[in-house]
Amino acid sequence: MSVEQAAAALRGAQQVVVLSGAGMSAESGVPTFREAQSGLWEEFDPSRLATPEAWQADPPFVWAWYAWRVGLVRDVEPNDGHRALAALARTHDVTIVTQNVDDLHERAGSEVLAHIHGSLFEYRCGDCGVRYDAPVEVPSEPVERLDPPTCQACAGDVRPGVVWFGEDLPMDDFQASVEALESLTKGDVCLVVGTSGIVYPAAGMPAIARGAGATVVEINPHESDISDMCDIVVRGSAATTLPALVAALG
Ligand code: BJW
Ligand code: ZN
Repeated sequence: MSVEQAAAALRGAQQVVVLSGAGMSAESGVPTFREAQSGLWEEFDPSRLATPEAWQADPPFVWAWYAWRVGLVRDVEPNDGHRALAALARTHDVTIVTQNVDDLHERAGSEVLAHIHGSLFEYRCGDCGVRYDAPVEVPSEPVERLDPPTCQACAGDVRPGVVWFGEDLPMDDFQASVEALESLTKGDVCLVVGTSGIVYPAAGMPAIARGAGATVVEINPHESDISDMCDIVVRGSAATTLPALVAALG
């Protein structure tokens, strides 16, 4: 299906909810998780890094990996896809729900309703939950282990503010996202960009939009687990397709 079909859907939309995943930031140089060869989970074992059990077992190992990723994201820039979504907000009521822990939508000028899997740039105590606001050390080279900062309230280890497998999503962000999707009506659009549709509950969000009567548009160079339920599928990358889509709106 074509960019023109997606543009036609957007022309008739009052509201647009964007659900973005790792593919949104791939062309900025941020690796995705599950892609063959380049995905993070090809090189790193998620069970040793992205679960509460991994954190319990070895906080310095987990902290070092996230510190490396903080540095990686700090050193890259938003891509044309991020910028196109910021531009789309000048003509449409755009709500962005992202699974991404980076800040590239914001740096491109978008307001983000929800980071449903948290943020690389927010930290809290792993024991008492108090927010940690002091600057964190980011090594210039990847290191195997790095001691996490210490909580000023209870001396516990400070952890990354991301959502690991088996953890609850931040309830405010999750509820706000569901409300935004449920508020869509016929003719509105849910734009699903760069997600494999494997991780729940995010993967169930396009179905909420569809249930509300919205047109679901997928932008992804490859088939995903949610491609079949999308009304319009554009097989292309975020940084090329989104600018083309916004340009096609005139
Ligand atoms: C491009 C591109 C380009 C490439 N342009 N596109 C069955 C039902 C429901 C739940 C479960 C279930 N079985 C198990 C669960 C629970 C579990 C889960 O879903 N597991 C699955 C693996 C099966 N879920 C959870 O545990 C979640 N918690 C939960 O459910 O709690 C209950 C609850 C619910 C609601 C409210 C309250 C409580 C938590 C999930 C946490 C996920 N965490 C991670 C890590 C975050 C921290 C970090 O960054 O390290 O989040 S895992 C990782 O996957 C990360 C991502 O956000 C997430 C999704 O990945 P994404 O974005 O889709 O990336 P990829 O790599 O998979 O795909 C990239 C896509 O981009 C591909 O399609 C490419 O083709 C495409 N692409 N280049 C456009 N240029
Ligand atoms: Zn604490």
